[in-house]
Amino acid sequence: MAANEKSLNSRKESLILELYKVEAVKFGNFKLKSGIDSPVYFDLRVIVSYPSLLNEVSELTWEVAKSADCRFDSVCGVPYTALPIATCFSVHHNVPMLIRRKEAKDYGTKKMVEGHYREGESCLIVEDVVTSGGSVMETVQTLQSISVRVTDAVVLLDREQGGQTALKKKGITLHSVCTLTTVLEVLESHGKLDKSIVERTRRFIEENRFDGETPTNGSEKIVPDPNKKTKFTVFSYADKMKMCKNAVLRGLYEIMDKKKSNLAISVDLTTSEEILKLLDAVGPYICIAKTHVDIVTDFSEKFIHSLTDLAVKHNFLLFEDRKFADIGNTVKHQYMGGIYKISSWADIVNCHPVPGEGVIQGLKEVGLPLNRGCLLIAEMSSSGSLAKDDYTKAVVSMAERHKDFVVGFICQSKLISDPDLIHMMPGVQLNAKGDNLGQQYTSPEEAVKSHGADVIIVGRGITKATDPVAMAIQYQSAGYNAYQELLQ
Ligand code: 5BU
Repeated sequence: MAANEKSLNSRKESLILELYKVEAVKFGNFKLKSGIDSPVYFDLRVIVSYPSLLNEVSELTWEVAKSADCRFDSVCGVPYTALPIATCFSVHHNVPMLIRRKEAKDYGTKKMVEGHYREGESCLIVEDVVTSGGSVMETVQTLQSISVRVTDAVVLLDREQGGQTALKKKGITLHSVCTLTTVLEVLESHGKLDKSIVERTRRFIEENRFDGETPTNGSEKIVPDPNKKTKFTVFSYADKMKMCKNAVLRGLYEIMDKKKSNLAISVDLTTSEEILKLLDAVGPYICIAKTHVDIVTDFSEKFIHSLTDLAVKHNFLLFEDRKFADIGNTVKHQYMGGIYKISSWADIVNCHPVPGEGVIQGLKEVGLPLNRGCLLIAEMSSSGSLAKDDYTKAVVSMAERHKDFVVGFICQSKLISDPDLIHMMPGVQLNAKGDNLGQQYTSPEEAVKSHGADVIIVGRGITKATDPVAMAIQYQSAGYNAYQELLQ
């Protein structure tokens, strides 16, 4: 081992012991943001209280970036914990810094990056701890949106839960000062941890990898295994919100997390008054109101104003279940024009991809500038549906090619593990197996746990109930609890 490598290793060792001493690394039982129970917790925020420790963290991190030969014009810390580390880089090594704002809601309308930059310059991302790579990716995307290039990120600690692989797939090389395994080795060899904690933590790393969410084969079909709770990795809505790039989906996950609801009501009533009255009553319990505006007998602009007011009042999205299915040019007009002017109010629409990609392209021309999203109908709940097998596979590939506008699927099974493609499932009811026109029902619990639904779509189960509000609450908790159980 070369002398400078030896001294680097002994500096890392001292740093780990110091971090343990100031409780920036703790062992026990911790609930992570994702809802996962972790035996280890890192809180690097405390290092600002120990200037020499902060300095050593930043110097070691800087040296790792330099020895990996990273080339960059500026540095940017992932807010907030890594900001002081990036500041030390900047001040001590005379490299300009950029600051990424965190106010996601102002995205696109307000400045997201502070500091002077040139288009095409390259920036090194600095982070304290990487788990899934989601936070690093958020900062990367913000920088990319202003034409700043990012190829490398440097982190103090890699929790080895798949972040490095996930970032690699997005073209970002992650360099780390140390891994969770190194932390365990150092603390164990200094008698700070007993064997059982070390073993438990090692098992935790193995069992909680995030790689499943970003498979190497982008169109991999992940089939639920009825003997296991699930075969696909499940993330909390808050984590999905951080991981996904699409603004419509981010907004939806935020609502789902805040309202503890994965319930979309299909409000298939035929008069404005009935629809508005029901939505005002069930609004607090839903994340989406799905409409069929062409069945409303007294449709008017006033109805749409009231509908959008309710969506704001109760914080839910509007999904017009229009099922566009024509050539691009026709669907474009159907989407923006006619009586309904769907694109002016519906956050989400859907289409049958049967005509080919033109249908998506046509809708996208209208919807993308308005920040709308579209779901592809990959499978249907009705008996004898032709949307299956190779057709469904082709729909998944189409979705992957249009992720700027396509936000997921209407489907009956988990089709792909990708935070940017949501799965919404109609044909959900608690008390019936089907209707006499081919509809087939699954329970909310089964929909979520066995069919991989992120959102359950319930129509008559609520609209025809004697007490629709009580029923909405029941569906909300059945769907939400099923999802929470998957997280455990
Ligand atoms: P229900 O009352 O829960 O059966 O209503 C289901 C709603 O979902 C209804 O508006 C249908 O048009 C819609 N739907 C569906 O049931 N199955 C599908 O595969 C698709 C849409 Br796509």
